[in-house]
Amino acid sequence: KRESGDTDDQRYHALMMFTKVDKSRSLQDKFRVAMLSMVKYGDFLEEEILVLHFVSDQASKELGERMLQEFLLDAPFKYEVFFHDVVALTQKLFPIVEAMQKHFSAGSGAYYSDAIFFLSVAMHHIMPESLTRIVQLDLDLKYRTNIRDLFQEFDQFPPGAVIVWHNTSGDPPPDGLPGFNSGVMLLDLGAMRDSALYNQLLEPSNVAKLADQYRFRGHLGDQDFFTMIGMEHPELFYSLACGWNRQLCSWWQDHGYGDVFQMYYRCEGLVYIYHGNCNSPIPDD
Ligand code: UPG
Repeated sequence: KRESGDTDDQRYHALMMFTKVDKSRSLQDKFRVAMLSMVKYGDFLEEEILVLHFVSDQASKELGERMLQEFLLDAPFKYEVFFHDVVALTQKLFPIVEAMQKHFSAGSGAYYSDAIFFLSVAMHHIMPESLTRIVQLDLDLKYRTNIRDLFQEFDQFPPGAVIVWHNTSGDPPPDGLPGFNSGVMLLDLGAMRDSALYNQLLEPSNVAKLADQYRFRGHLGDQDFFTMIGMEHPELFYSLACGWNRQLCSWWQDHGYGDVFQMYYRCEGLVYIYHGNCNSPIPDD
């Protein structure tokens, strides 16, 4: 389905949110773990390039550039690094996601700056057309396998339909029904652009209709939006094996959901990526 000679075939695009990192020692430590493990297992063909995108403010960018020099020093593959200005991206996003923000943002208002939490939802309109696939990753990950293998999952997307990404078994109630977690997302930007259904779902009138229908109010941005449209249109989603986003957060176990916690937490089989969400420690190898 992909044209041969498409130069993008040899570029593997990964994007991370990278804001206020200069102000958080904890985020810096997570970033170190993520990048060092990515480099450790990263293995690409001679002509291939891993393209790392960071959405960043100026201070985080400056710090990130310095840290990456160290982390990527021994990378056994070619790479490129791009920093995208969070303010510029927010400006482009806001008109597209403003309606969504009313239903899926913390607090009541639609704060302008929160638009960035919906980047994945509208990334196909924001990134250049030549970019047809991208993986969005949290910083609190630890890779245990070659990140190139994650991109092979794009080829498993069912034919005919379809967009997006990823998921695991989801967060426990009340944040998720079996829903999506946005820590590891595969976005087929080409398919998102081509899908009349998906783009229709982004229209304000449809967002409002679905949110009312499901009486859905969330505060997790893209994750809530995807979970909601996934209930109505599961065919738009392809579920990754849970080992690709092995979430370690156990907060809900001790906060009223002890009885059902294991249903959501369990993940059998190989772990390819640990996700130390809610500041959970990640086991040593
Ligand atoms: N991030 C920044 N700067 C910040 C905070 C976050 O760049 O100051 C980025 C970073 O890439 C980070 C990501 O945002 O990895 C997500 O934030 P994080 O604090 O790592 O959230 P998690 O603890 O991984 O995830 C929990 C839930 C998840 C939910 C998310 C919503 O597990 O399901 O989507 O919180 O914030």
